[in-house]
Amino acid sequence: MLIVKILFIGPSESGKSVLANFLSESTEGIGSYVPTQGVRILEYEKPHINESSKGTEYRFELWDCGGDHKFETCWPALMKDSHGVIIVFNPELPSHLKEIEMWYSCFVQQRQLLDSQCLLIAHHKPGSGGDKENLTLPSPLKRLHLIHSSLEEEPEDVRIEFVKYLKSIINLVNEKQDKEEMSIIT
Ligand SMILES: Nc1nc2c(ncn2[C@@H]2O[C@H](COP(=O)(O)OP(=O)(O)OP(=O)(O)O)[C@@H](O)[C@H]2O)c(=O)[nH]1
Ligand SMILES: [Mg+2]
Repeated sequence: MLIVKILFIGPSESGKSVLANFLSESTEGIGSYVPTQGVRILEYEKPHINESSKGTEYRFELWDCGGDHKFETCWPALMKDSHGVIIVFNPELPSHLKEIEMWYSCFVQQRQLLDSQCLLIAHHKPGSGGDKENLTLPSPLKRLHLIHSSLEEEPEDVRIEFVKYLKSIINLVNEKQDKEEMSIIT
């Protein structure tokens, strides 16, 4: 059994907990805003992506992290052994565009994760304009895979993209395992 650890990070109130609940099929509905204190760990089980050709079983943990900077002292513990990082932000807020650069730098670049291990989610809250075309990302983030989520309008789109992302993470994990095995026998 291999535990795949995926972090949900990004500015406060961007919708990380709402998205993590939705994607893990938690029964928790969307209520009034409750800031996440530190981290919440959600289990995610999907039989059809839980097995590799080698028969390895996977369990996913979605680490829904609090966006408040007062939790900065916890960040090293959160980052440890993470396989993937999902950065959630509100595309309507210019301050978020600035802030996600910092999250990317701390959690991806400085940890030397691959860009392919990172997914950017522009989370559109209901009632917002939701202009998907006019989003200009800071240049270090332009090479990341960006998806849009709007749970009220197209909830299945984000689910499909999320599963694709998890599959790509599993492929990376498998490749890494294969390389390690090869390096032992050669
Ligand atoms: N109706 C609706 N409300 C949303 C949606 N996404 C976010 N919200 C609202 O925005 C609030 C904040 O979202 P959270 O998911 O708690 O934000 P967060 O990123 O986890 O914030 P921190 O835990 O403080 O970092 C929610 O409590 C909802 O009221 C959405 O898709 N639909
Ligand atoms: Mg939260």
